This record gives sequence, structure tokens and C-alpha cells, in this order.
Amino acid sequence: MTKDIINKIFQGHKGILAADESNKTIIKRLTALSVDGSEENITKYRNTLFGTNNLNNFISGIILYKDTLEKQQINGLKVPEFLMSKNIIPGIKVDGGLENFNDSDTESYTKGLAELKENCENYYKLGARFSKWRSVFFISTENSSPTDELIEKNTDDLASYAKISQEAGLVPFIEPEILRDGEHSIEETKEVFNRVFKSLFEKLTEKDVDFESLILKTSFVVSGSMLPEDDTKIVQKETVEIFKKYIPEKMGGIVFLSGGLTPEQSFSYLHAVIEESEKEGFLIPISFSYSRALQNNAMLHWSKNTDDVITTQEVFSKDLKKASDALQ
Ligand code: 5MM
Repeated sequence: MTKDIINKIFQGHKGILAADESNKTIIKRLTALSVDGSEENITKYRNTLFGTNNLNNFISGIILYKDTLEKQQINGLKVPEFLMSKNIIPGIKVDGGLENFNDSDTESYTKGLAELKENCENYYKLGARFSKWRSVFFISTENSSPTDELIEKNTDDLASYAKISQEAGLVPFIEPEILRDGEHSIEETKEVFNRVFKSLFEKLTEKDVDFESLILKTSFVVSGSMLPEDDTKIVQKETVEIFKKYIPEKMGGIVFLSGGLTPEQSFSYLHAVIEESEKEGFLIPISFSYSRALQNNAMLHWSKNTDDVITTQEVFSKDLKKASDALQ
């Protein structure tokens, strides 16, 4: 059953739309574009995206925020029912957001393990078939972040989450996001990837997580956002090198987050990584699970006229097609 979900996620040059921004994040994004972040506007915006006619030519699943899964309707249907009617798999963000770690300015852990089992069982009943848990690692040489202690905590929790999610019948997306923010070099990023992935895959093995029913949601190996853009060839080489070193061949799949890269960078790095993986004989399915890279242009357009459904959907479709083309 979970294997079928994974097959569907990666079939036919499709990927995942991350529309799981917490209320805090979506309100921040809408307010930055001078749109009131009311519940009504959030629903109107998301329904505009979800109502795009050819959505399922490019998207196999959507990660939802709990309010969208539990409460929102579109065309008189609950959102999960609506998505299923379009052959799109509903997913759900199950983490409870970030909390300061050990009073640090630069480190945070992810909340939500205590109530996770109950939540996952409930979300399954409501129609979700995969889930996502995000933890973040901020790189700061000055503060020696991420510390070993944080890596231990976050990877242990990611593995516990994966196990609980699988037991509830939801395919877990483990997302250890190594943030771009800052001026660290690509070598420093790679060093952090090595530490995080080493610990993560050890914890997953220890907790007996089923790799075949597991998806890794990861960033690309890139330099900090304050440094000039990385050459695509370097990103593809460094990223695939890390994959080959840590990811077991039986892993269900890998999807990328965009992490504040431009849509163009996110699409071209994705294409390049897939090319390099094939060349290197690394044959785990790879796709995208983007939020900002797919939504930024559409949201900007929509913010100028929130009743302009048709053109917003056209703008959105163009970026969806570019992401899907990157998989070919
Ligand atoms: C949509 O943003 C998700 C996290 O939301 P909160 O910070 O509000 O909890 C995030 O997990 C997202 O799914 C991924 O980071 C991918 O988004 P990007 O924009 O990096 O592609």
C-alpha cells in the first residue's frame, strides 16, 4: 500500500507541491505582498492554486497544513476529497514547528512528537497518505552551529517520526533542511551534510525504519545565500557524492526543497542532479517538493488582483511545467 503511494508520487515526471506553510509563514508571505493574511484570503489563494486545471499533469501530491486538511473546502468538497478526485495524493505536515534549542540564538529543534501518533492516525482517517516532518540546521561558524548535540536530537526525532508515521500508514518525508542563510562556503555546507546524514541514517537503521517506504526531502549542497551563485556542475557533483555515501539503495525516493533558491536555480540544479545520478548509477527516484520555487511567481501575480484566478493559474502552470520538464 505505502509502496503504491511512493510509485504514484514519482510516476510520469511529476513532483510534490509544498503548500504546508504554517499560518505564521503564509501570513508573513502574504503581508509582504500587501495582502491581508486573513483565513479567507489564505483559503482563496490556496484554492486558486489547487483549482488549476492541468495541475495533475505535473503534481502527484500536495503537502497540506492541518487547517487545510481538516477544515477547508473547495467546490463543495473537503480538500483531500477534491485532490483525490483529481488523482492527487493529499499529504500533511505533522511537525509542530520549531522551538529554541538550549537557549541558542542559532539552533532549534522540532516540536510535536508527543501527539504525533494520535495526529497521524487522525490525518490518515481524513484522507492523508503521506506526511512530512521538517527539522532545520543553521550553519554558523561563529556559533559552532550546528552542534553535535543538536544533530543528535534532530536526527533522533526525525527517525522516531518516520517510524510512527509508517505505523500509522502514512509514507514519511523526512526533511533535514540544511539552511542556505549565511556566508558559508559549499565545503562547509558539505561538512554539515556529512555530519547530519551520517547520524540520520544510523538513527533510521537503529529504529528499524522501513527504507523502502521512506522519502528523503533534502536541500541541494550549495554555498550560503550571501555568496555568489554556485556553478551547476559543482552542485550536481557534491550533492550526488553525498547521496551515494549515505543513502541506501532501497530508499523509496528523494525530493528536493527549494530553500529560497530562484525557480530557475531550483529547476536547473534538479535537472543536473538527476543527470549526474543516472551517470553514477544511483537509481533512486528523484523529484521536487517545492514551495517557494513553485509559488513565488503565482503568489506575486495573485497579490496584485486576488480575483484574477485564470491568469494566476496560468503563471502557476508555467512554473509547474518547468519543474516537471526538469525531471525529463
Ligand atoms: C512551506 O514551508 C514549509 C515549512 O513551513 P513553516 O516554516 O511555516 O512550518 C517547508 O517545510 C517547506 O515544505 C519546505 O521547506 C520546502 O519549501 P521551499 O520553499 O524550501 O521549497
